[in-house]
Order: sequence, then structure tokens, then C-alpha cells
Amino acid sequence: MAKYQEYSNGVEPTWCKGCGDFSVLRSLQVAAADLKIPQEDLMVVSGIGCSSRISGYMDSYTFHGVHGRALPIAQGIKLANKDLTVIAAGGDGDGFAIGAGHFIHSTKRNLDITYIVMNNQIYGLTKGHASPVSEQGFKTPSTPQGSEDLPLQPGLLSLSAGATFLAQGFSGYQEELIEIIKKGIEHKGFSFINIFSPCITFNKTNTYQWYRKNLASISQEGDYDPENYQQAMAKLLETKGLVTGILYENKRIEKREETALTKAPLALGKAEFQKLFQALY
Ligand SMILES: Cc1ncc(C[n+]2csc(CCOP(=O)(O)OP(=O)(O)O)c2C)c(N)n1
Ligand code: SF4
Repeated sequence: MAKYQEYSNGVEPTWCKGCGDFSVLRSLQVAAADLKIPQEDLMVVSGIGCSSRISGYMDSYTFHGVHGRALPIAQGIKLANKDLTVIAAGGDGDGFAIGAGHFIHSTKRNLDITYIVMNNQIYGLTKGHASPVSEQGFKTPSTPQGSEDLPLQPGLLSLSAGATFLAQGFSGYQEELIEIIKKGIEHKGFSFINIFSPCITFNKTNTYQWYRKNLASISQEGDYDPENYQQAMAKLLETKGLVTGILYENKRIEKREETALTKAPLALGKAEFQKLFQALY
């Protein structure tokens, strides 16, 4: 039986004590252990930000990329070796600002990748700028009079881009979070998991207490059907996105076979070479 400790490289996270990302890291390790994913078959790719440091604490294959680019890197890795379990991870700035285009197109492309966003509704690493999901009126050094923009809703964005798996979790609800991550990894397609993960240092509004008070959970709702797209949309609109659980899963989608480049022959065979030669000359 695999243990979650096997997925830890023993490096002590530099996150502030109490940061929600500790819980996400542990949940990912427990999920990997429960699913018995061999460490050599697990790839964790991240962008840049406090949350993106998560790849630096995993004992698996990892890639700490550049800001906003976890998803293109993850997709390249998955196409090269489809036998890997590929997890992409990062913050709300990474995924919904600079990386927003990649988020939409990765959703649409639906490769079998799990995308974990640690959403603290702020830029933590750069010391508290407003992010695209910060609330209207949110005061930060970059928005001293309060953010004028309406917050983007990642769940609605993902559903409209053609999501086949959408879930939301909260660092403070670890049991639910572990189950969600496991289901996301098991889903054959692009799984988006938006996790409310408080930044205790810079975001004094969206705290653990605030989320506990404001988040609803659909995990306990007996009549909620995750295969119902309209219901998922309605739930997100009704709760303004403040809801946890598996909101939508489309299992009916037929997946195209991805050819693993690592499995393809490196050299051209004689027949292919002749065909190519004839086409050129
Ligand atoms: C191309 C580029 N632009 C900007 C930055 C500066 N930068 C680093 S992290 C970051 C945002 C961090 O916020 P988020 O992704 O939400 O992660 P968090 O730190 O909150 O976990 C920014 C703007 C950068 N490193 N690279
Ligand atoms: S600054 Fe915020 S997001 Fe970054 S480690 Fe500290 S609590 Fe976490």
C-alpha cells in the first residue's frame, strides 16, 4: 500500500505557516497514494507563484515552468508520453490572468490532464496584487481605491469552454478535497479543480473563516446530478461560484487516441522514406 509520504521529497515548504497550499499539497500526495500511481509515472508541472512551488515538494517527475505556462508544458508532456499521469498546478493569477488563453484552449482540447488551481483571489508571490478573481471593491496596493472590475468566474468559464470535468474544493475541507482530486485524476479528459486556498498573509478578506461561512457544498446534496450541464451552470450562478464538490462530469465523451511520441519509432522506415522522397522530388 503506497503511503502519501512516498510522494514527498522531504523539502520543507517555504509557504507562510497556515497557507492553504499546505493542505492542497498533502491532498495531492494522499490522492496519488490512494490511487497507487507509481512515482515514476507521475508528472507535476507548475507555473510561477507561491502555489506553483508545489512541484518542488513532490517526489515524482516535476517541472517548475514559467508564469502562466503550466498548461502548454503539461500538454506537451502528455502528448509525448500519454502513459504518464500529468498534473498541472498553479495560482489564480497564473491560470486566469497570464495563462487564461491556455486555460480555455486546454479545456477545449480535453487532453487527459488534471489542472489544480490554488485560488486565493490574490497574487501572493508579488505581495498582494489584485487578481482576475478578486472581488469588486477589493483593496490592494495595486487597487488602492478598490478593484473596479467584476471578478471572473472560473467555473462558468470552464463550462462555457466545453469542460468535461469541473470540481471545486477548499483547503479547509481536506477529506472532500482528496476525493475530488482522485476523481479528477481518474477522469479521462481535462479535469479542472478550482481550490479555494487562503493566502493568510495578504488576503485579509477571503480567510478560512470567510470561506467556511460563505461556501456551500453539493457533496451532501442527494439530488445533485453532476452529469447535468444546465444544473451545474445554475448552481454556479446561484452561489456566485462559492460552492464545493464535483459540479460537472461528462463521461460520455469519446476520447481520441493520442499517439505517444515516446512510443513511436525514431527513424523512418524504408517505405515511409521512399514516400517522402518521392513527394519531394
Ligand atoms: C511573465 C511574468 N510576468 C509576471 C511575473 C510576476 N509574477 C510572479 S508570480 C505572479 C502572480 C502570482 O499569483 P498567483 O499565480 O495567483 O499565485 P500565488 O502566488 O497567489 O500562489 C506574478 C504576476 C512573472 N514571474 N513572469
Ligand atoms: S504569501 Fe500567501 S500564498 Fe504565499 S505562501 Fe504566504 S500565505 Fe501562501
